[in-house]
Amino acid sequence: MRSAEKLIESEHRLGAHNYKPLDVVLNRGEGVWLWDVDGNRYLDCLSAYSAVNQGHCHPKILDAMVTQAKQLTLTSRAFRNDQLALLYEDLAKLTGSHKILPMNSGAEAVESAVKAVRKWGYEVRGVPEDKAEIIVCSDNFHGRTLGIVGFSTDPTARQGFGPFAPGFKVVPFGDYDAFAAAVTDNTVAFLIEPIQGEAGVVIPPEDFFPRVRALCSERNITLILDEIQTGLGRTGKLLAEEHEGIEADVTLVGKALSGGFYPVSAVLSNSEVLGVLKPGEHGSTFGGNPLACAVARAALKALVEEGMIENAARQGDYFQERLKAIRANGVRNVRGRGLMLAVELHPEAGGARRYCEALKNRGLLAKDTHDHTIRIAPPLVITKDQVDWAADQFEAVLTGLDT
Ligand code: IF1
Repeated sequence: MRSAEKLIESEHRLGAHNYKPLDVVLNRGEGVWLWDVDGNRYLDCLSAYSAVNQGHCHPKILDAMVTQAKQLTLTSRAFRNDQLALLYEDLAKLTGSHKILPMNSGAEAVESAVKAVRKWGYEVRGVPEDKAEIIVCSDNFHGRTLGIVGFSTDPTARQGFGPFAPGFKVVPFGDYDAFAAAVTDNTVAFLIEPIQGEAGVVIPPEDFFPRVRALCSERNITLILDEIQTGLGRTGKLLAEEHEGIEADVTLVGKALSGGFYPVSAVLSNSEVLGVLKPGEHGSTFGGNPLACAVARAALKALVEEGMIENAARQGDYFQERLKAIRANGVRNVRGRGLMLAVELHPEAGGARRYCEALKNRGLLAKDTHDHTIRIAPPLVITKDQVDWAADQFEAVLTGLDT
């Protein structure tokens, strides 16, 4: 077996340097645990950015994948396959959506929704050709495609990649008045994350979403919630919109829709938006393939039948309580919903990356974001004992025992 050093050297030499990962080379996962090539065990507090909510290598999802892989993997949408209707039925039953579009990556789901809602704006709302406007939020994260980074406000994500597509207006996240002021007769949609992930787990004011929902209904604006990260149990509910007491017109899911086995995403629509797409106007070679559908069905089943959503709510509350009880000068704020948690440090604490390195040395993998925030998002199968152990490691590191 090649040593970690040799693998890292080769990666560095041959790979594009678009990431700066922690130097831990993983080769095995099970539930909340990951192992590196030297046999060290880590508790995963990132879950591949919430793609492995069901835990690593979930046995039932694995079974579904292997069984389907032996049967049929890809037909393209030129022909029908016997798994797609079943995934539609499961998603419709679970989320109440009436129209579904299967894609692969999260970014593709976002792009698909943008395309569909623009067309809906022209055909149903009567917006003049090429004048459709979509309102988005500052510090958004919706993916890496050109269309999406064009309306990012993060210079690292967008600078040097222009020119970008017009048609997007940016308002501050959580600011209802700014949103209302940005609405025009040409506004076709508001695209927003229920909780901003990349921005550092930012929760909007309590009355924000109900007021947004009301104005969207009044002005016939499609409310598109990007639940690619917040959805499928992460925040202790199936969808984070449930915390707000609202329903989106279009919901985007991805990541955990496959339990981390395979990229599967979907646009879920309960309005006429997806209805405007006619044959040939949109598609994907892999979207809706039988392997993806079988994996997604098993991933949804595991999430619901094994009580992972309830566990996320319970363990998330407890984890947050434990983190809030840590008395350390460097900690500025602890926040989150369910198992989507963040510890924000004071700038003087010297940066979150340093703490993530220290946590790694104690057997816990977490990811820094925006210099001063440690993001915590373990698989939803985490137990109370494991939360206690993880919280002990955070306490040790944050109180400076070994930093
Ligand atoms: C990377 C962050 C997480 C997402 C939301 C769409 C997508 C994502 C709300 C696109 C993806 C990822 C991608 C990953 C980093 C990551 C991330 F730090 F950037 F913000 F999760 F927290 N909507 N999020 O969070 O989905 O096309 O990647 O399948 O390395 O870019 P994708």
